[in-house]
Amino acid sequence: MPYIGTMQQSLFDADGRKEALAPGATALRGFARKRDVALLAAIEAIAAKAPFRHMMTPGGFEMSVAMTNCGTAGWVTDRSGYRYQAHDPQSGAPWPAMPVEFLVLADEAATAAGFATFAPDACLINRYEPGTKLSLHQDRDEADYAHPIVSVSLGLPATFQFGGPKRADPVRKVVLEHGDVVVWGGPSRLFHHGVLTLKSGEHPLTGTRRFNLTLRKAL
Ligand code: MD3
Ligand code: FE
Repeated sequence: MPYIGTMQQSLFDADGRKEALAPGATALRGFARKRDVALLAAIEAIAAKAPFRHMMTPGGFEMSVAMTNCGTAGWVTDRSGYRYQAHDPQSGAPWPAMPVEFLVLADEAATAAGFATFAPDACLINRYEPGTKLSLHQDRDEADYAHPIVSVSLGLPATFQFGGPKRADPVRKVVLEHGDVVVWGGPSRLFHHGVLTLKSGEHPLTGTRRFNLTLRKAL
């Protein structure tokens, strides 16, 4: 483990891969790495049925991050607002089923972070290309904030920023790399967060892209 000072040392577990980011927020560094190829293949299969698209915000701006979903419910935005819905608005078909490897990973990660069994019913899949970003926001469209959100980063690294419950709260930055999983629950569940503009780069498995899965219990 690199030297990071005695104050921060206590925030890591013995193998140095479990990192407390905020109350209720735990980074599990490299947790998804051994499953990276299977996860990326699953994303490709989902995107073949429900292609990545740039959704419109209620304010009329096209999002730079391309998105799709799998599971019983998918997160969508258009001029009428943000919501979860059972069907892909582009095809009218139900979202592709949640792959079993997503469910296993989500539950293992939630357990490793100290949460009870976690059974997500929605997975938003974000695709970042260099120059794209996700502005500071809260995830507030889910029915019950008692459930954590599990996020999985694949491909190019990104600088993630998170603040607090108020938009004006100071933000901290953390780099999320290929295979990193973060579990956001407890007080951090409603923290503001976003992703800074992706820098160009080349990843052996994803090329010029970053993917992020956010596994949620939406309904
Ligand atoms: C903190 N995605 O899809 S994942 C999102 O990297 C989203 O694509 C980012 O924010 C991404 O809504 C960040 C990390 C994350 C996800 C959900 C959270 C952080 C969170 C919910 C509450 C607090
Ligand atoms: Fe979010």
